Amino acid sequence: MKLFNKQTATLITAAGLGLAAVSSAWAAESLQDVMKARGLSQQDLMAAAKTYVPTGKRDDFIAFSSGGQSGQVIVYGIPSMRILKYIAVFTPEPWQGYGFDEESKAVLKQGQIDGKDITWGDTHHPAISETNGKYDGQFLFINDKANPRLAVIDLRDFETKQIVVNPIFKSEHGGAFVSPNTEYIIEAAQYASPLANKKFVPLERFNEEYRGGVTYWKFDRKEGRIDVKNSFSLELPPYSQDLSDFGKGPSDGWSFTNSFCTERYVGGIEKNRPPYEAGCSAKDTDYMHVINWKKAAELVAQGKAKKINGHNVIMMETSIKEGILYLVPEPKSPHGVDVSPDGTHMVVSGKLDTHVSVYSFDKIMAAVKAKKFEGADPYGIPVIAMKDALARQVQLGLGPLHTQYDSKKCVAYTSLYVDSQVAKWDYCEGKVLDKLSIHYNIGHLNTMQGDSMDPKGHYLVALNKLAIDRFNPVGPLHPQNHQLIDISGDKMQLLYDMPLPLGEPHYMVSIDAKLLKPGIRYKHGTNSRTDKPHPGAVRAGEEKTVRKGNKVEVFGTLIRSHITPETIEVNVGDEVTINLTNLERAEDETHGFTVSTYNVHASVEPGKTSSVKFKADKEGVYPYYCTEFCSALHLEMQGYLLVKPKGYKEVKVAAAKAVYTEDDYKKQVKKINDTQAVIDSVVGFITSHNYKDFPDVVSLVEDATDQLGRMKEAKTKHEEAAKAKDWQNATLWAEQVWQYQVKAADIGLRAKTYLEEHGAKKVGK
Ligand code: CUK
Ligand code: CUA
Repeated sequence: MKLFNKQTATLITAAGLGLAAVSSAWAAESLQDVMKARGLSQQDLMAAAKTYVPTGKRDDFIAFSSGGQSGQVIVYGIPSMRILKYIAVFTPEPWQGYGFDEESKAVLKQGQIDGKDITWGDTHHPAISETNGKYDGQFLFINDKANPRLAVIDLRDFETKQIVVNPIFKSEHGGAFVSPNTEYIIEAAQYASPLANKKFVPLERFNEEYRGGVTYWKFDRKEGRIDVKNSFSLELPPYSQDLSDFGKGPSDGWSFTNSFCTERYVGGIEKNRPPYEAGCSAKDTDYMHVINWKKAAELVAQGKAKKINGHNVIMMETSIKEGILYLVPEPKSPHGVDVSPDGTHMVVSGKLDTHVSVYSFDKIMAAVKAKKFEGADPYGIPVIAMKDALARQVQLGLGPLHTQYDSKKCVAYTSLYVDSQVAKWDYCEGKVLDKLSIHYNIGHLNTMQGDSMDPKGHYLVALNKLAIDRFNPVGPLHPQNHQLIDISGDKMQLLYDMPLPLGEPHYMVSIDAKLLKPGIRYKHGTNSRTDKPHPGAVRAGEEKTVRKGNKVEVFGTLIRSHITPETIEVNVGDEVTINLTNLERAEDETHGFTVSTYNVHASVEPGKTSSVKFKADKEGVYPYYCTEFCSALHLEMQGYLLVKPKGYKEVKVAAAKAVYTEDDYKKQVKKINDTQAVIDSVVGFITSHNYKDFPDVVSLVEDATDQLGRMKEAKTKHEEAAKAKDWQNATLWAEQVWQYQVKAADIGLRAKTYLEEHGAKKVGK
C-alpha cells in the first residue's frame, strides 16, 4: 500500500507492524537470567505465573472495593490486581464529569442532608445484587458510614444512579447487604442517636431517648432505584449496631445484626469518667439481633409502623409483641456476622475474644418456637441463651473480625486482626485447617463470590489496614495493602501485594467476570443518570442555540473531531446551558467537554447527552474543547465562547487575506484521491467479510458512513469554489473533505483490525 500522510501511517503501524523488534529482544534472555538479575525465587515465579494476565487478556474475576474516605468504589481485576475504574459515588470525580455536569450534580444533590452538600463519604460495604441468593451482576450498592447514606450503582454502565439519605440515623455501618432476591438492602445504625433528631437530648437521657435501628431499603429492580416510600426501619436499643447479613435458603426471611457497646456506656473523660473503650467492653457479651424482616414488611403493610420524619418505623414494643425481634448473646465486642452459603449458620467473630461463634439457625428457631428465653434485655426484647443458639465455638487466634466462605463445603476463612493472619477453618467440624501470615493488620477479607450462595473459591483477598514497610515510601501516609492469596490448594499461598492509594477500603466483593455484561454505548440522547431520554439531545444537523431572555441554551453534538457549534456568543450575565450529544457509535469513543475557567466538565460516552451550566459572569474570550484524546485531530476539537460586554456593537472586521493558490488546491485534490484509494481498499476488505456478524464492527461502519456522508456537502463546495477560481475557499473545503476521509479511514482501519483479530470469514459475492 502506498501512503499518503502522517496520521494514516501512524494508524497502520499501530495496527500491527511494529512488534517484531520487541519479540526478538525478549527471546535473547532466558528465564534464569531474569530470575538472577531480579533476585526472584521459584516461588516468586510461580506466584507471578498465577497472577500475570498477558497483554490483551482479561481477568477471571472483578472486584468492587470500597474506596473508604474517598467516597468512591474501586474496580479491579483478579488475579492481575489491575485497577480498571474508580466509580464516583459520594464524591465529585472530574474525569467522569461527576459533580461537574448537571446530570451527576442532580445525583449528588440527592445526598444533601439538611439542605447541605456533603461531597465525601466514608464508604464501607459494597454489595452486588442477587437473584435466588446468587450474584446476578446487575447492581451494586454501597453505604456511607459518616453521613448515613446508601448509593445505587447500575452495572450496565458502572454509574451511580441514586443516593438515599437515611431519615432517622446519624451514622450507619451495617450496610449494604442484600436479601436473596434483592427485595431489600439492609443498613444498620452504628452510633445511637435520637431517631427524630429534631431537638437536643442530653447524654444523661441516652438509655431512654437515644436509639439504634436497622433500615430495610426497598429496591425496585425494574426501575433500578430504591423505593423510599416503601422502605422501613426497626427501632432498636441504643446498642452500637455493627454489621448485618441476610439469611438465605432455610434462613431466608430473617436478618442478623451484631452489636457492641450494649453496656450503653457514654464515655465522658471530661467529667472524670473512664473512657469509651473501657466502658464499651466491660461486659463479657453483647447481642446479635435476630429479625424476621418478611413479617416486619407485612406489619408495615398493615399500618403497624409509626411515621418518624416521614419514614415507617416499627417501634420496639410492636416488634416484641409481634415476635419479630430476638437477641442472642455474642462474645465480647463482636465484629462481623456472616451467614454460611447454605444459610444454616451464622458466624460471629470475637474481636476481643480468640473465638469465632458458629450459631445454628435451626437452634435459634427452635428456641423461638418453644419461647425458650433466658430473660429479656432492659427494653423487654427476649434473649435466647447462648447455649441454645450456638452450634460451636472455635478458637482461631487474636482479634478475629470477618468470615468468608469457600466453594468447598464447610470451609471458611476468618481475618485475625491482631495476629495479622488469615485462618482457614472448618465450621462444621470446628477445626483449624491452615493459617497464613499477611502484612499487616487485616480487616475484611474476600473470597470470590464468598458471601453469596455460590462461592467460587480460587482466590482470597486480604484487605490490610497497614502497609508499613511493604512499598516504596511515599511519606507518613501509606497506601493500604490488598494481598492476593491462592486458596485452591490445602495450603494458602500468598501471591501478590497491591497498594491501594484511595481511602481505607473496608470491604470488597468479587464476581465472576462472565456475569457482568455492561453496555458499550447508550441509546442516542440518553441522560445516563436517569436512564431516560435527555431533553437536550439532538441529532446531526439539528444543532441550534436558543435564547430566552438572558438564558442561552445550546443544543450541540460531538463527533470525531468536531464540536458543533464552533462558536457560542453570549452577553455578560447570561445563564448558559450547553447540551452535548455524542453521535458516535464506536466502542470507547468518548469525548470530554470543558469551557475555560467555568469549572464545568462532562464525559460524554457514545450516545450520551450531558449538559453543563454556568453564568457567563465576566466578559471575555473562553476556549472550549474536547478533553479526551479521541482521534488524530482531537486537539482541533475546539471552539470559542465569546462573552460580550453590555451594549456591545458589532464592528466590521476585514476578511483574512487569501493565502492559497491554484497549486495548493491541486495538491489537495491529489491527496483526496490517494486517500480514497485506501478507504476503498479497507471498505473492500470489510465488505468481503462477514462483518455483519460483529455488532461492534457494524457500529464502526455506521460511524464511518456518517463521516463519508458529511463529505458530500464539502465536496460540492470545493468544486464550486474552484469553478469560480476562489482558490482560498476551494483549498479549505477540499481540506475538509480530506478531514472526513481521515476520520472514516481511522474508523475503517479499526474495523478491519477487529475483523482480523476476531477471525472474520470471507463471504462470497
Ligand atoms: S468494618 Cu472495617 S474492618 Cu466497617 Cu466492615 Cu470490619
Ligand atoms: Cu473528542 Cu477529543
